[in-house]
Amino acid sequence: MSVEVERKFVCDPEIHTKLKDIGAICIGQRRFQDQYFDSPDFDLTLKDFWLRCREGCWELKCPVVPKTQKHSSQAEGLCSRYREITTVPEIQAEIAKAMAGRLCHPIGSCKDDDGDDNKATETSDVGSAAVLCDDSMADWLRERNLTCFAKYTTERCSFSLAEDGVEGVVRVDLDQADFGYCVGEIEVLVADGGDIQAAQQRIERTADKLGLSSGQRVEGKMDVYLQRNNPDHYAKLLAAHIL
Ligand code: V4E
Repeated sequence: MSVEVERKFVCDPEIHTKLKDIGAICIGQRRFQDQYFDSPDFDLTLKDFWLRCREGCWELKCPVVPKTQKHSSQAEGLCSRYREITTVPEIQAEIAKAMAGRLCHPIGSCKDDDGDDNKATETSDVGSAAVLCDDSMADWLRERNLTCFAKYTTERCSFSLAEDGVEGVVRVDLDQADFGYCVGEIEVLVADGGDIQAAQQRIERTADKLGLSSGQRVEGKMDVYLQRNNPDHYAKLLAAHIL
């Protein structure tokens, strides 16, 4: 398991030149579709858990520290840190823990511990779980009332940067989502037990080299997707200080 430390930034038209100037190497371009899953009451995302299927591969991002914890610097506040889980049994175990106490039924109603029924949201095109998953995962999702709440495709251009002479320590991705939003991210992967603060410093140094301002938090693809497609879900995540 690894921790992904990343900072998003606004892409300006000069970004390719700037990346070249600081020695970044283009390592490829790819296009992928993501489907994100949650319960009708947003049990996962309101805990900052992000379950997705990217081109058939499952991934769960879990918070490393609660959102309420204070950051020691402004630059640190701009970096997000998530544990990445990529094996299905581990994902299922982590979600079972996160949803403990929720008794979900596949028939469309989801009961609280106190037995109150909560109406499931209507399933639409995004509501289908079966498109990218194998049957056993589709059954597992259905049993927990987890449906797809966001589906979008990203065209990604990736760059690698050397730090202290070691290539590939820092990665920069330039993403263009199919709903018309572009965002960049500087990313460092930290192995289990590794130094997260050092990763944040590497990201800060890269941001400085690219001349990025250390101002406001930049919206990710999910922020913009939900604002446009599911404002109710977005408002709940904002109110809970998840986004
Ligand atoms: C963690 C999270 C989400 C899941 C994926 O987010 P992101 O890293 O933005 O997507 P992407 O496509 O770049 O994935 P990658 O290829 O890097 O794995 S969606 C919303 N969040 C929460 C979140 C947050 N609170 N703050 C920031 C800056 N980012 C994400």
